[in-house]
Amino acid sequence: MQEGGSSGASISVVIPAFNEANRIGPVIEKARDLASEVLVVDDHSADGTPEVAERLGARVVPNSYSKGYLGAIKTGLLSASGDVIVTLDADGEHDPGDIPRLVQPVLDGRADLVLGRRDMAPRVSERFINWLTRFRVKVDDSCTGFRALTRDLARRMELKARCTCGTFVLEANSYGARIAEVPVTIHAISKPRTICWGHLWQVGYVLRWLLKPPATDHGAAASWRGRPG
Ligand SMILES: Nc1nc2c(ncn2[C@@H]2O[C@H](COP(=O)(O)OP(=O)(O)O)[C@@H](O)[C@H]2O)c(=O)[nH]1
Ligand SMILES: [Mg+2]
Repeated sequence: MQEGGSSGASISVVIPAFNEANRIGPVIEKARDLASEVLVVDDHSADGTPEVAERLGARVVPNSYSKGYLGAIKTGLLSASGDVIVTLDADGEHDPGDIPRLVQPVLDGRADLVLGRRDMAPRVSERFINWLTRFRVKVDDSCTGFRALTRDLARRMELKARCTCGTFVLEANSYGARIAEVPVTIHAISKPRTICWGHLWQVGYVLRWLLKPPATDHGAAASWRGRPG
């Protein structure tokens, strides 16, 4: 249990999980030392994921929105009570050790949303969505699932899309959120990477955002960049 350094801000970690019993343990153990609460949003995993999560001290929240990753993120953002909310994956690709660096721009009042930037998005479809998103918001990794945001922004996010790729950033930008990026470590894991057919629809959601006129000129809001280290 920990609060955000000298700022006194509380940090919630939201972990969407589906059949991750063999991988989620070390993620929770590391995250709970760096956060005030750890929420695991589960979609009726068949392998005992919720039991493992509860045993390790996480609060397990059933997915109350549409099933799947996006619904789990929405449920988590609405259920978390921290001043700053971090989302990260259950399978060990994201390193909870990066949480302090990720939340720092929010704690400093420099950003409302911080993206954990990967060296390169693993899917061609993610890189294409990122290329499209950059027509409106100049970030390098709009498809990352490792992010930190203020509770106010979290409560506001409607997340009407197929997943969070591109649209999370575009929606946040439409509210005038200041968006920062911080490089994060990505661990290679043995879980197979599936083709994300949902990205065919997701491109449509991204284009819909791009066709809307910008609410105001928030271009500068996205320009802050975290330095490595
Ligand atoms: N609650 C919930 N979590 C999911 C679902 N699908 C994936 N996840 C979780 O979302 C995170 C990212 O999913 P993953 O399959 O690893 O996507 P990838 O890293 O982009 O290949 C992982 O923590 C998964 O366990 C789902 O249907 N429901
Ligand atoms: Mg993964």
